[in-house]
Amino acid sequence: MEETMATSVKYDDWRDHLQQHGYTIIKNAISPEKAQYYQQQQIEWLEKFTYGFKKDDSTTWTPEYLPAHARGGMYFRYGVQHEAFMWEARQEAGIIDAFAKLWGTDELLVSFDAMNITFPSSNTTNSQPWPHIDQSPQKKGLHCVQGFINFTPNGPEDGGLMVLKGTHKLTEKFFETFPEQANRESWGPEDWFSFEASEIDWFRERGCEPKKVCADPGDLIMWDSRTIHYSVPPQSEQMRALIYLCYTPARFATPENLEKKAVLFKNKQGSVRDSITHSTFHPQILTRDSTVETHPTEHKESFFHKILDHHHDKHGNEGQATEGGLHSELKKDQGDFKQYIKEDRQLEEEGQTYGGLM
Ligand SMILES: O=C(O)CCC(=O)C(=O)O
Repeated sequence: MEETMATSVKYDDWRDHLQQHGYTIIKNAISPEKAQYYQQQQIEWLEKFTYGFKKDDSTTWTPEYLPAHARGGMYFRYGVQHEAFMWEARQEAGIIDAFAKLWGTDELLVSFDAMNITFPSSNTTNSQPWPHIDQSPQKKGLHCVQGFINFTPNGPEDGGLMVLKGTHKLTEKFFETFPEQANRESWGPEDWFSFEASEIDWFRERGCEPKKVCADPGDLIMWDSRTIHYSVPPQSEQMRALIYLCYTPARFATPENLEKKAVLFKNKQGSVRDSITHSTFHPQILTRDSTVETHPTEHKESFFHKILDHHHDKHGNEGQATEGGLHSELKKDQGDFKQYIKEDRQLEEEGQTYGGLM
């Protein structure tokens, strides 16, 4: 596969940090006021459900009052990926500019990614580390840089992103050294791989240190998907709020990738990280117990179709699925959907959340 970013160039900006340590922070990608606005939108979205969550009543800041989420605060169901505020955030100039600079092009495709609201430690159960990477060892070189826009103050004690610095430079060697691991079942949907504690030791012995990434409201955090990472729960009373996003050069997409992406878009489904190949099926209308529920939002339909129409006006048929192709993709997705529900239920019964989805 094609190498996607020059890794030997010195840029004298945040890209050098990304190359050296596997993660970076772009300060003030959006304004603090805008960050507050998005956080408010997220809260309002949570309040639209009928489970009883109210922002002004902290006794309702617990899972029984909230729609389904994973790992303490990741929301990727109910079509949240296609809420108007999510699309608004994805169109922020400061975010697009950063990814355009990273990839050297503004012809980018964006993921249909999730959001995160994690309540303070007194409302959130502690979770175990879930160190993982989001790029398959079959892909050589850098193919995916993940990110999120951070909306709340995020210090060392707050819930947030933990990275194992420098691991992006070693993951290829790890899979060369332990080739049998590249095929093990731990691979989740497509590009996701979860590490065992003993494997983390292999990286620690080679000098990779854990680092909790701290940030201010409005900052964009990016990390190389080969960098081992996970989210940590809060040890403080600070709420965490953010939107995940990931942009990839459009030229990497095959016609099949575009067709699949168009289907996800039309169905208001999600795709995480690599906006092209790493598409994971995220059903939009599941309740907390995985039964189907509709959760209509007034503006969603029109905004959604406006973007789709705009895309087709601008690009002709590019990215548009053919009827036959669409039909077969939909059928396939229905199969994936059933499988997803089955696995999700099993894992929830076992007391885990499905790490492969995020
Ligand atoms: O929420 C976070 O900081 C980590 C998210 C994550 O691990 C992922 O998106 O792959």
